[in-house]
Amino acid sequence: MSKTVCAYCGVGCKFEFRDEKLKPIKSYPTNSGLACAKGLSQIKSIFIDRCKEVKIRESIKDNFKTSNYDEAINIIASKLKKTAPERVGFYLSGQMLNEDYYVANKLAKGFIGTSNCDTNSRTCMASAVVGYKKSFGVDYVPLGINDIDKANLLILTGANPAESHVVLFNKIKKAQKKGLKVVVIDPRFTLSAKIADIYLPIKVNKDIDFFNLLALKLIKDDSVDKDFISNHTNNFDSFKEEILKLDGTKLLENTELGIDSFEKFYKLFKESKNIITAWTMGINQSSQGVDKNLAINNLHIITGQINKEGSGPFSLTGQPNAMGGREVGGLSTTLAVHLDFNEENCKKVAEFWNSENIAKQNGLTAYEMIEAANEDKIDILIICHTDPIYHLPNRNFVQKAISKIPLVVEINAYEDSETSKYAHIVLPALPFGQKEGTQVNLDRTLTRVESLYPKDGILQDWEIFTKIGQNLGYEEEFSFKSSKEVFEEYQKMTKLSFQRHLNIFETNYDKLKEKPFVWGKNLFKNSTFLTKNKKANLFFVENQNLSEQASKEFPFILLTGRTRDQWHSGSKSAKVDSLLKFKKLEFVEINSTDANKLGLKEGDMVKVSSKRGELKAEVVITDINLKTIFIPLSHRDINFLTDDLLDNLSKQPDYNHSAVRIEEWKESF
Ligand SMILES: Nc1nc2c(c(=O)[nH]1)N[C@H]1C(S)=C(S)[C@@H](COP(=O)(O)OP(=O)(O)OC[C@H]3O[C@@H](n4cnc5c(=O)[nH]c(N)nc54)[C@H](O)[C@@H]3O)O[C@H]1N2
Ligand SMILES: Nc1nc2c(c(=O)[nH]1)N[C@H]1C(S)=C(S)[C@@H](COP(=O)(O)OP(=O)(O)OC[C@H]3O[C@@H](n4cnc5c(=O)[nH]c(N)nc54)[C@H](O)[C@@H]3O)O[C@H]1N2
Ligand code: SF4
Ligand SMILES: [Mo]
Repeated sequence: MSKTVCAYCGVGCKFEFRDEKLKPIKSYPTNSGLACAKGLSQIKSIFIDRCKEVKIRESIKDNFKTSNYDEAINIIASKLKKTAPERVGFYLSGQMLNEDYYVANKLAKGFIGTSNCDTNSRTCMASAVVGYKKSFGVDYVPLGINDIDKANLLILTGANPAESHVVLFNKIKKAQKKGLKVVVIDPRFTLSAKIADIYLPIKVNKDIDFFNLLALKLIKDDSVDKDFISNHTNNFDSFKEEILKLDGTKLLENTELGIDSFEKFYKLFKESKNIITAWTMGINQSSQGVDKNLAINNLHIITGQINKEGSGPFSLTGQPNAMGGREVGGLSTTLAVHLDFNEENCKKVAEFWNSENIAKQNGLTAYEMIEAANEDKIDILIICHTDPIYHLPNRNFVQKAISKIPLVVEINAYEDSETSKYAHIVLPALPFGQKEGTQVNLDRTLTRVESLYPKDGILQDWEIFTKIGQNLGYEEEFSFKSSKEVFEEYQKMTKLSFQRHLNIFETNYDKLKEKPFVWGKNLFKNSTFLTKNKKANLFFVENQNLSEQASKEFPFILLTGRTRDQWHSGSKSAKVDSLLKFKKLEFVEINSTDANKLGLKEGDMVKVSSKRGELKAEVVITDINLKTIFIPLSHRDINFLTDDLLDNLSKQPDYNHSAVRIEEWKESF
């Protein structure tokens, strides 16, 4: 019987395929035998609106003509041969399997020689990656889902797992019945906030003030872990000095939280033996996303809340294989297998791949590729398993910039992506249900994805990249015949990771069917970190309020995010009737006070605009902070509004803090 893993969120629920249905099974990660409606519905969407034909056109103004893989790949390869590597970009996805990622990364960075090979994980997890590397020396999530059972306190900030990590949320609720306390910090009273023991409606973008206030109080009260600090921590003295200069009253004022609720939280924090802080997009997607991550990591370092059961800073990865993509090396700031670009690493990788064309330095990140396109610096962009026209910020600019690229190739399993409108070549790919390989969930658990239905003439993503490699003349280097062969080469390569910490080479493709493998177990054993002197680094950070600010013309701040039953652009989920019952696709949440002032009521249609663009949506009245509104990602026009400010270090976009105006919809608009 075939077993597989969910192709939606990073929890990674396992299924058995029986009687043409997906049945959740009791297996890691949660052993609950549960799945959410979205996960179960995948079986219905496998064959709806599939992209089945290879399509080609000279200009995006023309209609597509039907073609075939060989002809299309010939065109792509011949253009690649004539193009300088730095003018070529690859845009990958945290939803690709390891094998797909590995071959794409090998082709781009190893043989075409471009490091402009990035992924939509840049828009998602990049701030967490940089934060972990700065604090602990490696991109490593230092705890797992089962730690929730051992924790006394779970702080959820900028995360709404009730809708985004549904089965994980179920586990949280169960643990709460056994004594776990849950604190939710969010400017919106979310479904997750409903179960909170303490809900803190923080003002948007004030998390650094909040965590600095907590650090200040702990240091003043001498409630830090002195042993941990002296044995395992760098920079405590200078960190303490800077923190003590802060004004606690001002920090609390900035968060707009009441003193009573903060004190209640502080008491709970001090009483709790084991503490987990978990976060997602409300923290990462910010012009100070890295600093926000550091503020959280700092807190776990000074309290020694790391490397013991039930504690740690827990970045909840969103996509099903964003973790695997980071490990393989899909980000343009990594070469391969957690190796940064430097002379020694480039040499090792060049030898391993037997290549003379290896990329030598960091490439352009996702949005930077678009900015480069706007300056006519990109000639070929190959996009796989993601829809950047839909998901990148400031869409009017993105559309303009991408239209300047002479060859845009889109590899997609489904029809109707927003990006396909800008593609010259569309290549169909095998979706979940027919493809196979491996993926890694949010706590480093590597599992096998088996195919449930036979192939039908459509290629899997890695097969397409393999064919391009062969066509470029690298027949031996791209001679893979199966997902297993690709995985086994990747496994060998993980031996190159520093200290061989990415120990994926210890497992086996066939065994993974039955038994998942957690890489890097106890990597931080005895609190030895992977920094130079093996100690965790503290970085003092301050809120610099870099994001767009509300103004007279645009008096609201826009938050964006998920609803439980829809997956991003809805290329699969919006096609399944049963998933459309819970929430509408195109709504805007506003609180009743602001709605009254604007003369708006539930169900009214409104125009929401920013200085970049506008959209139409239906009003839903909810408990969200004053002057703050929320629009879900299921609204395909969402990114006409959003700001394209990036975090300086991670280059992750600041999706959550755009200044907007909201007004009643008039037909004259
Ligand atoms: N159903 C469903 N599940 C999904 C996905 C999906 O499309 N649909 N996508 C997956 C992916 S790729 C990802 S990355 C994850 C994302 O998982 P989440 O991050 O949990 O999802 P979001 O809805 O973006 O929630 C972010 C929360 O941050 C809050 N927030 C915004 N600004 C701030 C702030 O300044 N401070 C604080 N403290 N909070 C703030 C928002 O109000 C929102 O509730 O979900 C994954 N799971
Ligand atoms: N405003 C705003 N924008 C955001 C975010 C936000 O919170 N707010 N979040 C950001 C984040 S965290 C993320 S992860 C991104 C997500 O943004 P995207 O990655 O663009 O979203 P998806 O709709 O999941 O796109 C996946 C695409 O892959 C296709 N596909 C499905 N299966 C296969 C397959 O097997 N092979 C291939 N080749 N294609 C396949 C689907 O049809 C779909 O077009 O959005 C980002 N954009
Ligand atoms: S919780 Fe996530 S992994 Fe589990 S079934 Fe739902 S979408 Fe899939
Ligand atoms: Mo994401």
